[in-house]
Amino acid sequence: MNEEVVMKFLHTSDWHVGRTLNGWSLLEEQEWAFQQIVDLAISEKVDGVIISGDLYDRAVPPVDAIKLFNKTLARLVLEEQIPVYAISGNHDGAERLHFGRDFFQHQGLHLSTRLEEAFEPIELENCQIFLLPFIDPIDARIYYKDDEGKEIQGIGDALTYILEDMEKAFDPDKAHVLVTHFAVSKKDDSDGQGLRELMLSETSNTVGGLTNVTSDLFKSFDYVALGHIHTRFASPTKRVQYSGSPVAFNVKEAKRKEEKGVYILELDASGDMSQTFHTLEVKRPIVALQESFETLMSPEFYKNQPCQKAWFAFDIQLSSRKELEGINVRARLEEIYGTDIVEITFSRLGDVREENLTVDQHLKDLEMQSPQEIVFDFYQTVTGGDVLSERQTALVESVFEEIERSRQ
Ligand SMILES: [Mn+2]
Repeated sequence: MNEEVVMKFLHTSDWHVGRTLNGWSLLEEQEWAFQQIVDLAISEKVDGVIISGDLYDRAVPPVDAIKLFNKTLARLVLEEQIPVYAISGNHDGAERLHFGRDFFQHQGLHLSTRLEEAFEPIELENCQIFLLPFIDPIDARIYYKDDEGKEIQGIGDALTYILEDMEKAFDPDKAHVLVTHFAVSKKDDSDGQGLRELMLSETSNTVGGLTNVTSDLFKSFDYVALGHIHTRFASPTKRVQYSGSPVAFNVKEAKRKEEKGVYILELDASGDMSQTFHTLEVKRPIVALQESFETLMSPEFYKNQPCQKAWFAFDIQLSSRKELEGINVRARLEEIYGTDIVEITFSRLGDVREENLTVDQHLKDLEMQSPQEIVFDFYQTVTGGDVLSERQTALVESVFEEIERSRQ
C-alpha cells in the first residue's frame, strides 16, 4: 500500500486550439491561458496535467493552432518533464491525432484517441489512469461485435460495458482515475434537461439528443476528469467533474460572466482527495452590452467601459426602425470602442419587446430539442398529427447518426 503517497494533478479540458469568435482569432487569448496553465503546473509541482479532450477546435486545425499546441506541450513535457494525460474529444480528428502516439508516450505525452487504447491503464505510484476518448456508440458496437448478448443502443450501454472491462484491470491498492469526454448529467437529471440548458453556451448543434448517462455510472472511480461541457458548473459531483474550458468562446457564454480556470487535485492510494479551483486571468474580455445607441455614444457611459481593450458585442435597443437611418453604426462604435466588435444586433424597446421575448423563447425551445425531435414535430405539423412509423424513425435516426459521425 502506498497510502502515504499523495499525487497532484492539474485538470483542464476543451482547449479548442484554433477556435475563432465570429471570425476573430482567439489564439492570443488561448496562448495567454496556456502560459498560465503551464506556469501553474510548474509552481504547484504537479505529477501530471490532464486534458480531457477537444484539444483542437477542428479535425484539420490551422497551422498557427498546431504551432501553439506543439509549443505548449513541448514546454510541459520536454522542458519541464511534466507528463500529460490527454484524449481526443468530439471536435478532434482522432485518427490524425493518433499520429506519433507510440513515440510520444516514451517522452511522457500519453494520448488516447481509440477505444481499444482505453483499457490498459497508465500505472503510477499510487493510482491508475484510464484514458477513454470520445467515441460514438458505433465504435463500441464494432469493438464488441464478437461478444454475444452485448446490446448497444446508445452511449449509456457502451459506457456500461467499457467501464466494466476497465474495472477488470483495477489494482485494489491504487486509486482509479478516468479521463473522458461525454455529457454526463447529475443523478437526478437523467433526461439531461439541466445539462442541455448549460450546453446552450456551446455550439447548439451538438445539444440535442444528448444523453442518458448519469454520474452514478462512474461510482467505482475515485476521480473522473470530464471534458465536453465548457462550464465547471455542469459538474455532476466533486468526483465526476468538468473543469470547463480555459477561455470563454462566445458571446452567450461571456454573458454568464463566470471565471475560467483549472482544478488542482491531490489524491492518495485510498482515493482520499482534495481539490482547489485556480482562476485564469483574461487578456481581452468579451463584453456584451445592451443599450440604446445614444447611451453607447455618451461619454458618461463609455468612459466606464474597457474601450479598445476588449471584444465587444452590442445589442442596440431601438425605439423605432427609423432611429438609426443614415448612420454608419459600426464605424461610429469603432471610433470609441475599437475595431474588435464581434457582434452588432438590434432589438426594439417598449411594447414590442414582449413579442420578441416569445420569439426568443420559441427559438430557445427549438435549440433545446434534438434534431430528431424537430423532425418528428415537423412531420406532425405538416401531416396534421401523424407520427412517424418505426421504420421512418429508424431512418431519421440513422441519417443523423451519419451526419454526427461525419462532423467528428
Ligand atoms: Mn468542447
